[in-house]
Amino acid sequence: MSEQAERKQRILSGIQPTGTFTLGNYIGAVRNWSRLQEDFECLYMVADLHSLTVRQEPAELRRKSREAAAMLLAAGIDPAVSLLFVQSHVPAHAQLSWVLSCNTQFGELSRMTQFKDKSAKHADNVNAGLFTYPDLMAADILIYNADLVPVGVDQKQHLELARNVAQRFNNLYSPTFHLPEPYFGSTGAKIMSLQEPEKKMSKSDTNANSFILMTDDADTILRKCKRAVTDSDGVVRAGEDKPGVTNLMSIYSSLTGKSFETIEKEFEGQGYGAFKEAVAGSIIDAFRPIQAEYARILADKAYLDGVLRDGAAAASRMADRMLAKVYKKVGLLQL
Ligand code: ATP
Ligand code: LTN
Repeated sequence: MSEQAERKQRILSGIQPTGTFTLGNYIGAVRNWSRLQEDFECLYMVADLHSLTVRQEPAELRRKSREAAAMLLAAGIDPAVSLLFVQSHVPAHAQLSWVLSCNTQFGELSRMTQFKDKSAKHADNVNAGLFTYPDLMAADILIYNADLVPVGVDQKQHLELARNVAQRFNNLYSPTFHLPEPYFGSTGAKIMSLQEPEKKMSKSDTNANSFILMTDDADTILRKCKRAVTDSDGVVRAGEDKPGVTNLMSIYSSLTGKSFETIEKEFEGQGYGAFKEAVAGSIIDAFRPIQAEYARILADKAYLDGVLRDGAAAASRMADRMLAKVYKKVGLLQL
């Protein structure tokens, strides 16, 4: 086999340390990350620079960055196999992001749904970083020539922007960047809020009943599931007219592997009570082993920081090479 054919495809993904991870983060992202390690060369990062686009309390951000890394390790990311690092520890991302932003149009960034949503949500702080957020994300990906980027469907538009910017750069200068593809998990790629099932479940939501955290204990999970908004017809069936029930079904389906059809049969004639308890049970079972690991890793700061230090050093070696190439191509003076 040629060397090219033998090279594993490369994966990069990131998650912001803006809060404790939710069930949405788990099903849409984190769970898939650990599964991909066997077949791909994986780089995973805690996107702390991205989280500065929304006001953060400094001490809390530091704490959450460690917690995010610990949760990723607890969920199965193996530092002997994959690289795990903190985005700001690899300065080349921010450096490449500047060059990319000079090759991105105001119009393209203005069309980003996340920008529109977040500027509406934080109307008092519509900062330039929020606007150029997709260029930093493009830099995260392009700097490693990642082939695949596992994300939730809400990030599809950002991936398209990364591809467009990469292609534009390649045409303008010379072939430099790989065009990355999004990689969506097969089921339940978008988990919705338990209180407003038209909105995605988000860890920065102000209503704590709208999300389930990966650190929630069994009682809390059960309570939040029982309070989840459904409808009044009492039938466990998926459909556009039943967003709350459909969301609970996709959670249950993606955690148990059961199809919608099987789930509808399982709860036929039973109403929502038994169904909600079963959904809660599937979440509790999935989180129990992760929570034990999380507590153990978080208590071992020396180990955790060592993993992050090694990850950043290895990632920097790769990123610096690409940055030097790009700086040269665009004509920045090198001595
Ligand atoms: P925030 O609430 O701070 O905007 P978030 O919860 O949306 O954050 P991110 O850090 O932006 O989370 O996203 C991390 C990963 O989790 C991304 O791949 C994203 O697509 C995925 N993700 C986030 N929310 C969901 C969800 N509700 N369903 C599925 N995947 C999700
Ligand atoms: N914007 C992403 C987080 C993120 C990311 C990345 C994902 C930052 N950089 C690079 C994939 C690749 C989000 O999920 N909100």
